[in-house]
Amino acid sequence: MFNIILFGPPGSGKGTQSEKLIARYGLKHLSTGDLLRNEIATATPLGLEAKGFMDKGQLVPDEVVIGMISTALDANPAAKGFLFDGFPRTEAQSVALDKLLQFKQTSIGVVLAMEVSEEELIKRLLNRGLSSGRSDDTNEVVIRARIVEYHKKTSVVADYYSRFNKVVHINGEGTVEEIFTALCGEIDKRIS
Ligand code: B4P
Repeated sequence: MFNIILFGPPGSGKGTQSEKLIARYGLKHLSTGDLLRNEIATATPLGLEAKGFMDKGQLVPDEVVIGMISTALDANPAAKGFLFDGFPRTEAQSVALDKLLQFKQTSIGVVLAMEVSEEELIKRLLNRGLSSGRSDDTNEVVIRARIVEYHKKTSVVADYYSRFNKVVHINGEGTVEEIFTALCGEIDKRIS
């Protein structure tokens, strides 16, 4: 089993690159953002709780997302590996993920950290907001709050995995294909 974390600030290309990576490597895609948006779309109690945080650009509480990931891991016993997209986003989530994977006698193979300048992130997200219908993409104040939240709570995830020598930094600016090639190069080095 080979498990990957695709890491980066909001708008860095995690969702975009995940689609391409799962098609190439046959991994199971687990995006906490997508899982949360499904809960909101079906108006579950969890979704209603999450929406309040997401609309303000804040992270959803750890126990909610850790529970969702635990359920998703259990629901896919035959997966040949997982691609975690947008998870973990705090140190507590990282510790919880390591424990869940240990229980399955596996671990994270690599953390691919995409780096993109703040102005480019804002430009991409506002642009996506024109067509995505996502309330967290249309307001620049909320987008900036998401980036602040990233620096405050999420950037430590890279520090956490650096302790285990698992982080590779990737330039997240360029064409989607150029970035995909760089990501695949790092994965191929580790699986061949
Ligand atoms: P997510 O759904 O994870 O979304 P994201 O960080 O906004 O975007 P992503 O990085 O995937 O977007 P992409 O660049 O692909 O999170 C949304 C919210 O959910 C969070 O704010 C939080 O509230 C909550 N949440 C999710 N996970 C959580 C967790 N673990 N804990 C707590 N809360 C959690 O796309 C951006 C745009 O850029 C697209 O329009 C794309 O087309 C464009 N783009 C991509 N690559 C490009 C390139 N190379 N050049 C130009 N444009 C590009």
